[in-house]
Amino acid sequence: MKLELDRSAFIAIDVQNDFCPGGALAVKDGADIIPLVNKLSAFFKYSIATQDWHPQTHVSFASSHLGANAYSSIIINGQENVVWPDHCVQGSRGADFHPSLRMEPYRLVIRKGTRPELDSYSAFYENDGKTATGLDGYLKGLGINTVVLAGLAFDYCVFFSARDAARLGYKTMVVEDASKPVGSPPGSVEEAVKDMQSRAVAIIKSGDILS
Ligand code: VGL
Ligand code: ZN
Repeated sequence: MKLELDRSAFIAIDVQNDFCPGGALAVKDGADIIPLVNKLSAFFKYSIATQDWHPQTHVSFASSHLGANAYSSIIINGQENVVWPDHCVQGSRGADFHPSLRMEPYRLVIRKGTRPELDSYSAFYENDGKTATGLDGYLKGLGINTVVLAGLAFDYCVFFSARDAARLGYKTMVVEDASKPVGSPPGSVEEAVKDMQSRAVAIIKSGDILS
């Protein structure tokens, strides 16, 4: 794959303890992607990491909604939302990057989901679809036109970030073997793939870039 490295950014999504085995919102085999993520972050000239970073009480936590079970869908402000176990609480060990993630290559860390009443799956916009994280401005400021994404989880934060990247006009790729899904509710992965394909997001393998 021909990448113009001067105009491409690698974005590692939420490679944090809580999304890895043993964490509060563990993604099956989540930590297995880390060696590939490390190779990718070192390969690119511009690498950025995101960090899910919630206040102790957060609208996305099942514990904030009386009677709601984690991984179920409930209506919040007229919108259907999956609610989660408490995870990635600001300053907690679960919110830390996984110890195997090499941090040196990242020149920017974007923290998201920091507002108590608003979740943010995407690295670009919070879930209201309009509150910016600032990442788009940062990338545009560098003249970046291509975004390559990997991380956790494939069917949530990677997916929503890829979708926004494509919407913002970036050539967008998701590295499938350097991402792992939550897989809930059933069909979430297939739906994410279908949606990304309809937006011309390329779903690629790490070998397409690294070989
Ligand atoms: C994520 C659910 C809740 C993710 C974050 O990083 O994919 N998923 N918060
Ligand atoms: Zn979260």
